[in-house]
Amino acid sequence: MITTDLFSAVPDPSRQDEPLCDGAVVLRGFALANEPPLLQAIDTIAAQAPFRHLITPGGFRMSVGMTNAGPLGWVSDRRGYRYDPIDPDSGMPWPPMPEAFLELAGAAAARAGFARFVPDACLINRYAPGTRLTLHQDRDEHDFEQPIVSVSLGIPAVFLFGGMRRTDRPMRVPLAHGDVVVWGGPARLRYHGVLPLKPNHHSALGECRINLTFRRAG
Ligand code: MD6
Ligand code: FE
Repeated sequence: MITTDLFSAVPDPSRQDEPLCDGAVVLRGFALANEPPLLQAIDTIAAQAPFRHLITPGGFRMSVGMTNAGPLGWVSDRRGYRYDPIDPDSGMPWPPMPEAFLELAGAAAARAGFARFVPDACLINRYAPGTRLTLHQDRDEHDFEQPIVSVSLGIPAVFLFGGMRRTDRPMRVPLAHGDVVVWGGPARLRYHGVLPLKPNHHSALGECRINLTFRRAG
């Protein structure tokens, strides 16, 4: 007898995975099965380590609000970008990485072909309408053999997925609530960003988009 369990976290083999290039894939709706624990965990983290607008090394205030969970957190200030075990605002360690985060990141990476991914950093980005993220590379981590897992929640965004040079014309990839992008191997150092968010409303998150990026930083 064949039964279907709509609430099972086991990936559906018929699901639509969209390769972007060698090493990068969009897993549509992959995070939906774990939505309540994910949203609950984000609230808990933000209560301990509130979203803040970091200052770039060049002195600009980032429009994306950021916080972190896990042993290492990504921070930026006048001295540069780095991973730090301490939240500079509180002087305390970042909130622990929730079990639901570890499970989601490991399962998404495995589905994309990266076995045994155990992130030690989760950067949480919060976007209001109008907020954007300019093209950049993720290169503050030690081991570029490790992939990145990126989870989109809340209102939709257009992800810019470029090449190995900043001037390579990027693809435009629409991302919706629950979509997961996994990124590694030959794609690990591609330029990417997020277009300015259009005003919109999401039933669970209101007028905002939240992105979780999982890395093995240390
Ligand atoms: C975002 N994401 O989607 C920003 N970086 O809000 C990133 O900067 C990112 O999605 C590396 C890999 C995947 C990403
Ligand atoms: Fe990035």
